Amino acid sequence: MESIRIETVEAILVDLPTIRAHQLAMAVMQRQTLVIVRLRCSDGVEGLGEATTIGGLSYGEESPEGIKLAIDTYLAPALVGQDATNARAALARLEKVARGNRFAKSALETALLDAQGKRLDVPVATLLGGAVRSRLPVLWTLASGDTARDIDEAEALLQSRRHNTFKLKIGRRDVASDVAHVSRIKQALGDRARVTVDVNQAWDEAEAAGAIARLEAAGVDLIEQPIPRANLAGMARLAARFVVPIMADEAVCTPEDALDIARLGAADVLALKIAKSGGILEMGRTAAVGDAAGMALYGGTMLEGSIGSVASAHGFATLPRLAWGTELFGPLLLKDDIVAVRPVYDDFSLELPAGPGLGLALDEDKLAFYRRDRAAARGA
Ligand code: MUC
Ligand code: MG
Repeated sequence: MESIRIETVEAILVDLPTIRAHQLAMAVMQRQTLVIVRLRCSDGVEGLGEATTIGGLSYGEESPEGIKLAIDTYLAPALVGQDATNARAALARLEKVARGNRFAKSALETALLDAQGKRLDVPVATLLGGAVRSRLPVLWTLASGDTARDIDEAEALLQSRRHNTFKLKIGRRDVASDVAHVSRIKQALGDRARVTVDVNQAWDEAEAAGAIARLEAAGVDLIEQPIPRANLAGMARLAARFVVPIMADEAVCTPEDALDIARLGAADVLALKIAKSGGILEMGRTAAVGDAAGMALYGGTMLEGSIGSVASAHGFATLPRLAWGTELFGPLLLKDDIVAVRPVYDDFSLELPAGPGLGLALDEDKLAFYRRDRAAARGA
């Protein structure tokens, strides 16, 4: 039998507006850029993948434009002609061609798994060995920049049973203002909702110690990446000092990072993201190290659109333990979508699509409208 080969790999920049400004310690987002991968195979099957970053280069070391460049120039040429049915072999080849560039590799891996799932008529989670849950709890991030507006947003989402856990993005303002903001929101929501905070590395250790004491007293349930990722010893001291769990996000990308954190006791919880890890398969290895070390796991987001979020969901659905649920709300932060049927969110969770591959199809008209090269030609 003739083998099935990868024929073309296309990386497309797509700009989608957000429903409101999204304010983080390091950036204010008014739109999100998706790098959409279309991987076409010799049997006619097409796989979809996606990579995003947060705030250009302000969160991590890859930007959407850089991801497209890496794929077009180095990664796609290495894949064309390779066996389309063997994602692991394809990824091993990419490791030889390019160091790092994990966001780009993640998008390509997703496209390969989507194509193989479609080919075999099974969901990606089934290719990975099977889902242990068909719904994933999903929190919402309150980040409008305004306390009263955040409370209104949370009340409406509780009322509609879409979210009952809220993550507050802090670290942009001074500590006193942030503590007051978080305390007001927690007080308004009381026991009806869990409240977590994400500092995105903005504090130093001494600032963090003072702030965490006050946030713990205010009833906050989890503190995400309070200090710079490189200060693992500082994170270990904070984790030992407080009862409220400390979560590593920027500090954990690879299985080796998870091992360092485990050795030092630098976190109670690990935020997993397929982009940070370089794909679903590496995310699974990172998760296994954390799990073996007794750390709790959380399904994180790079604020992907539907394709990246659903790819993450297939991966997270296979993890035996996922104590802190997920934050796969990216599609809900976007005003519009480029998939034909948007993922379903209800009952405080995301439903894992049941169709083959990712279980998603592109809306070609929407893609044509939002892709950057066409929008530029339109003068948008
Ligand atoms: C991050 O740092 O966790 C996740 C949710 C959100 O609002 O931003 C991201 C990034
Ligand atoms: Mg984070």
